[in-house]
Amino acid sequence: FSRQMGNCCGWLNKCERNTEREVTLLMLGLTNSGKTSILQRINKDNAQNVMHLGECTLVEMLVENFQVTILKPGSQETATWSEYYAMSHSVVFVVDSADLSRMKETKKTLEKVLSHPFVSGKPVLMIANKQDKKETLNKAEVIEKLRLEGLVNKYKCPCHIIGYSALPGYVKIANEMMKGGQEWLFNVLDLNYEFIDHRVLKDTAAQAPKRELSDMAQLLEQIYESKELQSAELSIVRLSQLE
Ligand SMILES: Nc1nc2c(ncn2[C@@H]2O[C@H](COP(=O)(O)OP(=O)(O)OP(=O)(O)O)[C@@H](O)[C@H]2O)c(=O)[nH]1
Ligand SMILES: [Mg+2]
Repeated sequence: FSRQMGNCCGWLNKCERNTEREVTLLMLGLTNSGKTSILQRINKDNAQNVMHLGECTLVEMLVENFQVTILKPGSQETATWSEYYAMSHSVVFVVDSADLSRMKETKKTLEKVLSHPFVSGKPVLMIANKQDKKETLNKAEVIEKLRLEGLVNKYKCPCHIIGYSALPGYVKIANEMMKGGQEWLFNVLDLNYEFIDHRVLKDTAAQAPKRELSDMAQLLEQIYESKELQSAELSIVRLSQLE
């Protein structure tokens, strides 16, 4: 009986825990890397809500036992990226693997992100996009070009890289690749949830007194605080209307 009881409690604990697991993923990458295309693809079947807050796009979806919010700042908003670091559990960084001329810039940008105290130590999923292109770098070459191993070690970010293509002709293989990335990411988030969620709370609190955040970041914080996404005055649009 006691063993059964134990099982039952374990199950109850699990249920309780499951409902608490909310994560915010911050989607970043240089302009033209493919962020919007990827977001459209990965959420076609999964998105519960897609919201536009000014330039920002928020996609809500359920992945395994996680209530996920993918947050994508507008393309002209790189200066404001850091305002979203504290509230994010993880960064998804998109690279245009075919744009050799911007690899240096990509590396510089990535280092700026990873070195930020609100990002260091959090898991990072790299998407080596545009694998369909002729002159594209493969995953290993992207790792090499970005000196990725050194970067993620330096800033203690668990990291995984997947190849990807957002082109319509590559749906099946791209979905397979994304599945691998998703499995890695949510496994890391699952195993380290208490730690990472604590970081989010701590970092958000640390940045709170500095009320120099943009209106957008303040609005997002308010939304998260109120936990009432639906009732906020937001323009909820269907996925087909995603920019
Ligand atoms: N060949 C190829 N083209 C892609 C792929 N992903 C995106 N593109 C194209 O690359 C261009 C930029 O894609 P977007 O998804 O708009 O890129 P983005 O990162 O959202 O760009 P910004 O919003 O300007 O920052 C578009 O012309 C896409 O059609 C891909 O996997 N393969
Ligand atoms: Mg875009």
